[in-house]
Amino acid sequence: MATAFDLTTSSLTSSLRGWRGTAAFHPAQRQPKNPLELYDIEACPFCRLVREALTEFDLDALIRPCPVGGQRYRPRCEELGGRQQFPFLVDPNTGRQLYESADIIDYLATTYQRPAPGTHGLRRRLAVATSLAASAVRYGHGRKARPSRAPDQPLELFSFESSPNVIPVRERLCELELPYLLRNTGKGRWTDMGPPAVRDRLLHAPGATTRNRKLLFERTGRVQVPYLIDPNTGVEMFESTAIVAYLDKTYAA
Ligand SMILES: N[C@@H](CCC(=O)N[C@@H](CS)C(=O)NCC(=O)O)C(=O)O
Repeated sequence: MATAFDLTTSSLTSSLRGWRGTAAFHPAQRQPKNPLELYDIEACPFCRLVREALTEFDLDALIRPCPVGGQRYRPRCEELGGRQQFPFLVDPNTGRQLYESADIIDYLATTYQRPAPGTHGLRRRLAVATSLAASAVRYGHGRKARPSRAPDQPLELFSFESSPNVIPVRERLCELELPYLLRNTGKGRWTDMGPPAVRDRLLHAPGATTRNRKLLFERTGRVQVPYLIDPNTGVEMFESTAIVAYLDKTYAA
């Protein structure tokens, strides 16, 4: 579990966003053959809106973290798109490359067949304002690069955007510029809601509804996030604080 401070501030962050990025009740009708690639800053309010959509659309993405001062993926983003601005989406399935969070969300909705959440007008302005406030609450986390060693292969993280236990893990992955396959594990029905220990006891619901929830349940016998897989070391683990400690020990320089 994350520390009390992290849990409180991360819960406040997600509350400010109305817990968007939790449910995948209406997933995309199509799945990309090859993973989408997102050049992303965890603390960026615009990147958050895209990651929320990825959870709600039930789409995975290879995250290429681009924290302030980072050297690993920022130059590549500029090479491809012409400037260092985040979020930046690359879809290897269609060859499309896009800046602008609203355009990215609209593109994902159209291409992978799912109605877009409000990306215009008052709803958009409200989304940006609350996402800015959410980032302010976790200010100093998931924004600036820390020296690190690059892994040979991307890590994998089972996650959903609003999870207070996952936020500190994604922040550290970003700070250390560690690429990872974001396996979105959004909730597929109301009985998936609530912390696993309570939910599974009261509702007898292991929550193996959406693609990655099934995958996680088959692999571990539980549906709990964060769950990290590091193919470079063979390590697989639950628990936010332990994962952050593992990332520091293994990759921080
Ligand atoms: N209107 C853009 C705004 C994107 C934006 O301002 N991103 C900031 C990060 S929050 C950025 O790229 N900053 C450049 C940098 O960090 O070097 C969108 O919605 O995607």
